[in-house]
Formats: sequence, structure tokens, C-alpha cells
Amino acid sequence: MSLGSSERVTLLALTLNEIDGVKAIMPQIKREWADQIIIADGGSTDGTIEWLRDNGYEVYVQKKKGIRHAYLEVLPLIRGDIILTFSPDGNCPPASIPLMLENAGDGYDLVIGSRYLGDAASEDDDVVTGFGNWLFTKTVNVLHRASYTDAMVIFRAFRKSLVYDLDLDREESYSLPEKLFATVISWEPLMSVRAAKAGKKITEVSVGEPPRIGGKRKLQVLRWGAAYYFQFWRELWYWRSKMRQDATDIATDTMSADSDLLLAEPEQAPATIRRSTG
Ligand SMILES: Nc1nc2c(ncn2[C@@H]2O[C@H](COP(=O)(O)OP(=O)(O)OP(=O)(O)O)[C@@H](O)[C@H]2O)c(=O)[nH]1
Ligand SMILES: [Mg+2]
Repeated sequence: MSLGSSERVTLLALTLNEIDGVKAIMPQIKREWADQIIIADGGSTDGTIEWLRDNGYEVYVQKKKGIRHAYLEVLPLIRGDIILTFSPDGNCPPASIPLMLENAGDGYDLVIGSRYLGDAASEDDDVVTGFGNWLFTKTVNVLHRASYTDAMVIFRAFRKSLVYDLDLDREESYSLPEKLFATVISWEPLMSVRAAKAGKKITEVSVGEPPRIGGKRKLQVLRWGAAYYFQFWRELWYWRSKMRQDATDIATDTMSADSDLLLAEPEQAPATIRRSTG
């Protein structure tokens, strides 16, 4: 799928023992939607890797444990300017992929495949994950002046450059919360927070979430919840967008000539989110 004159698209699937899911979902993904389809696998032992390779898919098996290492290790293999991430476990309906890519091609830096926008709902949430997703999204919106309906979802499309702009490839973005809560987290919540902080162009598409197909949930509710919540608060002071930092530096240089001027934080525009329903 050619989005702009030279923009290329990579569909990136994450798998860890999802044999039933990949058999059901991957055939629904049209090869012409993307320039590259790649799977980052966490070391599946249920035949997922073999099935994917037998069916012509490019599979990278990660070396370090945890979803964010899958993302970080596979990055150098990604040829697309736009990356769409999804889980082929039934939770991410392939029919929404073209609309998400269309939005990404429209110049959005981040396109969320929301489980909760408009009439959409998750058929996979239990009381704990439903409340957790609501609370986390609300917290991100209040602390970082965003208006997400789903700050946590894996199903999202973004510019590859966003990873570097938001320092999502840097260990220090995760190391303290991971140490405190003895876990390895993923990058979606931090991407949502920093995209808002950096004033990136964000939109959401109403997708919903069908139930998981086979396999087992890998979500670590308590540890991940605590680590993400810690990250949301730390981001109040911890990280600033390089572009905004440059703007402040220029402003500071200009102002330093005039000591009467008080140095004020540049006004941060709230992240605007356009809504699309598909
Ligand atoms: N490569 C890789 N994939 C993983 C890892 N852990 C989970 N996954 C995959 O990432 C996707 C999301 O994980 P899930 O366990 O479904 O998490 P979830 O969607 O929050 O939970 P569910 O409600 O059960 O769907 C799935 O496709 C998993 O197979 C990992 O360590 N490495
Ligand atoms: Mg899932």
C-alpha cells in the first residue's frame, strides 16, 4: 500500500504462543495493505513460528524477554515509514487496518485503534482490565492534557520516526519503573503520553475489541499496572520533547540578553485528537 509518494507501510504483529490466533487472523490480512508484514515472536513453542514461516511470513524471534524488547529488536528490520502494530490473537480486527493506515497517510503521527471510542466496546475486558484501561486513559488525559479514549491499546499506527522523537528506543525511558516493579513493560502507554506531551498529531479510529482466539493472556495486571502508573506521574517532570526543548533553548538564548524577562515555560498546546468511526 502506497500512502504518499514514497511512504512505505510495515504491519508488525506480536506473538507468543498464538497458534490458533495466527491461523484465524493472518489469512484475513491482505498482502497489498502493506509493503512489509513482519512478526516479532517471543519464543513460541506451540508451532506459531513454524506455521508463520511455512506460510511465507517474515518472523523475527526476540532474544530478550518482554514485549518492548520485541519492538526494539525488530526495529532495524522494519522498512516502513509507517508502522502498524497488532496482536494476531483475535483482539485486533484486521478489517480496521485500511482505515487506520488511511489516517496515518493523512499526516497523523499516531493513529489509535480504540477499543472504546463511540459505540465501540471490548468483548475481552473483565472488570479489572475494563476499569484499569479507563483509569489509565483518564489519568493520561488529565496529567498530560490529552483526549484519548484508549491510551493503552497495541492496535495503533505511527510514524517510525515517532519512536526516536519520543525516545521510546532508550533504556532509561523504562528502567526505573521496571526495576521498582520487577517486570518488563511495553511502550504503548509511554508512546501515548509522550505523543501528547510533544504535541504530535493524534487521531483515533473506533475499532472495539473482539474476544481473544485460543491461547492465553500474558498481561501482568498488577506489575504492569503499577509500572505504567508510575510512568504516567514521572512524565510530569521526567521527559521533554527534543523539539520543544530546542524551542525553549532558543527562547532562553534570546531572553538571556534581557534580564528583566522572566523565563516562562512555552505554552503547550493540548493534543488534539480527531475522531473517525469505521
Ligand atoms: N513477541 C512477543 N509477543 C508477546 C509477548 N507477550 C505477549 N505477546 C503477544 O502480544 C500480544 C498481546 O498480548 P496479550 O496477552 O494478548 O495481552 P492483552 O491483549 O493485553 O491481553 P488479552 O486480553 O488476553 O488479549 C499477543 O499477540 C501476545 O501473543 C512477548 O513477550 N513477546
Ligand atoms: Mg490480546
